[in-house]
Formats: sequence, C-alpha cells, structure tokens
Amino acid sequence: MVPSGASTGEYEALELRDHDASLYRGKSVLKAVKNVNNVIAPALIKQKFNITDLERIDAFMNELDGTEDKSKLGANAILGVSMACTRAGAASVKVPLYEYIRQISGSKKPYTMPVPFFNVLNGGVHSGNDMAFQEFMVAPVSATSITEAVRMGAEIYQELKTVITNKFGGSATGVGDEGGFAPPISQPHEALDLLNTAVENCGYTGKIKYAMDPASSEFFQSEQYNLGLKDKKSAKLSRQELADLYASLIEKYPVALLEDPFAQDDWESWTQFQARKTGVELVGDDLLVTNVKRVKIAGEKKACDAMLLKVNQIGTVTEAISAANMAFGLGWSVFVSHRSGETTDDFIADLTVGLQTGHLKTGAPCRGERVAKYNRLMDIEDELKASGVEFKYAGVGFRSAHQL
Ligand code: 2PG
Ligand code: MG
Repeated sequence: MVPSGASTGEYEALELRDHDASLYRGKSVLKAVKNVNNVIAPALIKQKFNITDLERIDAFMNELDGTEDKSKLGANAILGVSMACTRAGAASVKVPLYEYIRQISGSKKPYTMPVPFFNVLNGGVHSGNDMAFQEFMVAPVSATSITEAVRMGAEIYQELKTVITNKFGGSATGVGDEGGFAPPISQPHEALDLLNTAVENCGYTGKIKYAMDPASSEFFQSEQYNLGLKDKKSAKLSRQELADLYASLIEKYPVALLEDPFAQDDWESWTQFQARKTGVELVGDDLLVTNVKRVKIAGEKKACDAMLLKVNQIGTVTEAISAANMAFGLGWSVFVSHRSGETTDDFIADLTVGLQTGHLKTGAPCRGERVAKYNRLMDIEDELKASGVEFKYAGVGFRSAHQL
C-alpha cells in the first residue's frame, strides 16, 4: 500500500499510472504492480541481500530503475517494496517497526510521542468549497500524551461540526479529502475564526496551536498568488501582499506552523519570509519534496526551517531518512505527513516515532485511513508505557524534539 497526493510538487518522484482511459479513467496502476511482481521481485531475490540491509536494497532498486525520478519502474512500485522490506527487517530482528527505524536512522532515545496536527478544515484542491488555502490544522500541544491529544482533537473536531451546522446548516458538514470539513468560506480568517470558536467552546483556549498549509504552488499564477482561484472574487496578491497577510494572521491567531506559504520555485519569497522571524515553523513541502538536493539548496538559501517528510515524494525509505537527517543536521525540524490519497497503512506512525520528529499531520480524526495512524500512535504509547521504558510527549517543544 502506498499513498498518493492531489497537490503534488513538481519535483516529486514519479507515480506510475497507466493512462489508459478505458480503465479507472486512466488512473490504474497495473504497470506498477507488474513492475513489482515481474521486475523488482525476481531481481531482488537473485541478489540474496540480507533483509536488514535496507540501504543496499533501496540503492539496488534505484539502479534497476536507472532514472533520476524513478519514472521507469514508478516510485509507487519501488516504495511499496522499500516499506515492505523495512517491516520485514524489523520482524527479522524482532523489534517494533519504530525501534527498527530509530536504529537505522541513528535517532536518540528517549522516545518522543509526536504532537498530532489534525487537519480539520479542508480547502484548495482537497475540497469543493471556495477556500484557496488547502489545510487548517489544530495541534493539542498542551496535552500530556498522544492519547490525550487525540481526545482533545476529536472533541474540537466534533464541536467544529456543531459550530458549522449552527452557522451554515447541516449540509455544510461534508468533508474533504483529508476528513476535515469544507464549509462555504473563502477567506483564511473565516477558517481561523471557526477554529477559535470551536476551541473556545471546548474550553481549550490557550492549549491549542494552529497550523496552515496554503499549498500555494496550486494558486501561483503569472507571478501572483490568486486567492480567487476558486471563488473568482478574492484578490490576486503580490508576493509581498501574501507575506503580509501571513504575518497578520500569525499575529492575530495562535499559528505555530506554516507550510508551503510560497510556491515551489519562489525561493526569494521564502528566504525573505524566513528572515522576518515571525516565530512560526516554516515548513517546505513542494519546495523540498523530501529530496536531499532540494534540502541542501534550501539550507544554503535559508529558505525555511523545517522539512515536510512524505515517503512517496522520494520513493524509498532510505532516501526519506537521509533527507530527514540532513534537515536535522541543518538545525531544522521534520514534520511527517500523510497524502491526501491515503491507504489504511500506518507506516508513518512508526516512522514519526522512530525519527523522533515530535510532530506529524495525518488528517482529521475522521475516516479510517487517517484514524489508522492515530490509532497506531496510541498503541505505541501503550506499548511503551507497559514496557516501562522512558518516553515523553513532545508537547510545546515539538520543534526541538529531535536531539542530534
Ligand atoms: C500536502 C498534502 C498532504 P497532497 O500538501 O501537504 O496534506 O496534500 O497529498 O494532496 O499533496
Ligand atoms: Mg503541503
């Protein structure tokens, strides 16, 4: 099982689709499946690698593919095998997946349970409403455990449903791709006001931080940021105007994290905004695509201070870990992420704990493919508690959870 994104970055590894209009409207992945069964599997078996030698396994698959962006075999084909080999490696040495990832990545103990960032309001290409910004998240930083954080997130989510019903009627509570609501709003402050009301009604004011992923590459057109892409009314903003909009929102609301505020090639705006020292964590998603080459450039340009980690952007577990370690080496944080198109696989829950990233986003507390990850995290927490080993909840210090 591998994930798939709707707002994909231009520099991501290639997801192989069949493009045969008579099947699944061109979206089938029969070629990728064939590549696993008929190309990758026989070639890998012949090599007789030790299953714990993930680096060599992943490097071998990259060689077999032979392209820069995995376009011959498909990153979706390669990633499925890479993740399966990671799981098999953990099983072979009889440790949980998160501990195995900790060992191969070199992360230090004690274990840190991440702050979950729940994407409770969906816009952009993830929903049919008029909101240009893609994601609005709530992060229970004041919880004392992931289990408590999940409860707080679920309560806010359900309260938000009531708030939306009261304001827009029951038909406005349908959900977008990541399980968040998609009410008929178009302006970011409207979304943040809805969050404020729901958080306040729950008695959690001051205990929750917000995050936004405008996914701005999607609305960057002819050197302008077109917030009216969907509602056909909102303004087209210059780089400076958009930066000022973010700064005013950060000042007014408890926003702790901002992802992809500028488009994937608009380096200058990133660097300028980072230099403003607004205090938010500035996360590169489309900008970095979990790729060491882009992370290096961003480091040199001082473009951001955190990397979004999506395993399918790069296509092997080894390369995703390398990108995370490079980001940590720059003094950045790492924010693990699901995709808008997800499966019920919960690999990224273990990955987050294994890399000690201190935070992740995997949608609203709604829909099985999102909830699977939160459930796995609560299971890990129970397991750690039962075993008596030392662990903590990242909490307000989520940005510096990883210790070099
Ligand atoms: C994002 C992701 C996940 P998609 O932009 O961060 O939330 O969306 O998978 O559509 O790229
Ligand atoms: Mg994003």
